[in-house]
Amino acid sequence: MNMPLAIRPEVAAALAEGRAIVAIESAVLAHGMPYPQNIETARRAEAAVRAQGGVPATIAILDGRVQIGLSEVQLESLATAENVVKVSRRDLPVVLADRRAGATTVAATLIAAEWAGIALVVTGGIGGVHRGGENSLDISADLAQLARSRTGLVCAGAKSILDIGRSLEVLETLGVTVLGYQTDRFPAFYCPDSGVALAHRVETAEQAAQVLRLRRQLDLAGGVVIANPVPVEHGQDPEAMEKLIQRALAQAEADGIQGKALTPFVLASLARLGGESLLRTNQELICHNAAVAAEVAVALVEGEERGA
Ligand code: PSU
Ligand code: MN
Repeated sequence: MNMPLAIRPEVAAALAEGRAIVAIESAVLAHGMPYPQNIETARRAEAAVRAQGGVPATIAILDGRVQIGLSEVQLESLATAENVVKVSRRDLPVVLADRRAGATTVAATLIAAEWAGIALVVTGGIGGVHRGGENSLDISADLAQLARSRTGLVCAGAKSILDIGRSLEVLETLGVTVLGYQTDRFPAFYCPDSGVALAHRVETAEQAAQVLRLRRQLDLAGGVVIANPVPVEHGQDPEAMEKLIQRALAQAEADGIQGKALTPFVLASLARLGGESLLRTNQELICHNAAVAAEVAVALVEGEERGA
């Protein structure tokens, strides 16, 4: 097949050997965090995958190709370059054609992972229905993509800059399986509990892997979200968070920010308002998600080896 993919040799070897691989989303690094914390987080997330016996493959668009796994030089350029485009599903062919540098959202990372044959993707938080989305119709393409991709996605829920209840309603309508990882409630990124109840819970990586495997055996298009709460010791106070989020959203409204610029704008405002402490929470939850994604990827491979 003549796909514009560039698979790193280490990842290609891992694919050939049927090893556990985890694809890492890059928009969170390029647009969710400042330098140098973003590259530190990228390195730590990759190390967390390796520590569990997995192979990391950070996904981005560079040189007219979808890169599956980045070298240190590529990672550094993505983390420092200005004008890195935020690439979701609709943007993929255009950014490739223009040979611009792009950081992939959850939606685009799910697509790239599936092309490469990678079963697990890790991110910080997923996109969803924005607050007021019932009028603006600002609903992330992450949700529609989750309905199409047969991939597992580990996230710490979604930031409550979104309407979490409506985001979960849309996921239910689309038939996406959402699992609470050792929790009954959908996590709210900085806080372990959004207050919104989940229908399904798993305790172990093996259980999550089994759900992924069955979803494939049943030939159900669509993904599985594994919602992994930030460890309590790194979590933020929900009331203080809500205040910060309201200020950041009010700023976005006052400045007339809409569409794909909204999430990065609100994230940047939050980073300014919340400082070091929020940044640390953000880093910790991504690394925690990377470790869980790798455990699930390893469990999936072990299950396949047993012929499950
Ligand atoms: N939410 C966050 N941090 C992020 C994103 C969302 O708390 O970095 C990024 C992710 O890459 C996600 C994307 O896939 O924003 C969703 O953007 P949009 O709503 O424009 O689809
Ligand atoms: Mn949007």
